Amino acid sequence: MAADSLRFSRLLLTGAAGGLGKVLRPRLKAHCETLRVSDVAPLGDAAPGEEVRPCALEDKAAMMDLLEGVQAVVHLGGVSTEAAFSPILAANIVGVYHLYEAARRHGCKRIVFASSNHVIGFYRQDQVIDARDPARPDGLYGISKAFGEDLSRYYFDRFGIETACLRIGSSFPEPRDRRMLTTWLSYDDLERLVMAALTVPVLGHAIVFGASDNRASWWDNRYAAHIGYRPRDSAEPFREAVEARSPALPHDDPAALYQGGAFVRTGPFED
Ligand code: NAI
Ligand code: 15L
Repeated sequence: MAADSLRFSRLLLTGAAGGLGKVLRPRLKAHCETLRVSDVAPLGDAAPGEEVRPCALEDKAAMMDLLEGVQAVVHLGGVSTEAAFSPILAANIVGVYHLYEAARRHGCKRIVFASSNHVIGFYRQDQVIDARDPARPDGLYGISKAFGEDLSRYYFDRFGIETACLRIGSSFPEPRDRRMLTTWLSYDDLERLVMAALTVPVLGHAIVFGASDNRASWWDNRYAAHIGYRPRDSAEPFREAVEARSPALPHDDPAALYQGGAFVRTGPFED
């Protein structure tokens, strides 16, 4: 790592033990002096230049401590799929409130918030939408991410805390099914997106759809052009294999009709 690539004194990465957290942990370290990593799940030992800080998002006092001395946050922590209301409430609603309150109190001015395409999952797959189209969540999980987007808008308008709400499509090593040929976000493009949001001089409050440069797109990023995110990967090289192993869904299957895919027919789950 070149010394001149250091941009942040201390970055906080929540959800660092999760799928995307494990991917971003070493990559973000290259851009800061100290990377503070946090999760409720085991995080392993601290690498050089890391601080390991186990923390539950719903623990207000612990969250206040977690943000101390932090310049910017990449917030991946939380329930990441459709679930019962209680865990979603604790992690994605109470937890995100604690995050922003702690950021406000400690003067942290920039947050990259992992939102989700499930904020808009009930738009049809034959529609192209942009950040000004109203939310149409496809479940409690999507509703909780819409809450995080609105909360971050308030903390920008009132307190000037800048946020990029990344409406991530499907970020996995490879697209897993036909829908993901449109929604896939490669790990390298995820890193490009997060770094663009962290480093753009004036971020403001932005909603950005997180997909690679796939052949088809349901999402228009015109209102996030200032961030300068340029995907370089595409799901296309995986198409043949994906189509061979995953048969097309019936046309009237809601998972084939709506952008949220199978989430639109998942749940509700009992607490
Ligand atoms: P993940 O489920 O693998 O990681 C989430 C992490 O958050 C886990 O390590 C978990 O232990 C932690 N967490 C859960 N509840 C917590 C709590 N109460 N307190 C503290 N930590 C808690 O999810 P993944 O795939 O890594 O996603 C990261 C973020 O990106 C999530 O917020 C998810 O909603 C969002 N996202 C991911 C997408 C993807 O394709 N991977 C697509 C859209 C959004
Ligand atoms: C999400 O929000 C989930 O976190 C992820 O696990 C995938 O299911 C993704 O959306 C998707 O829509 O493919």
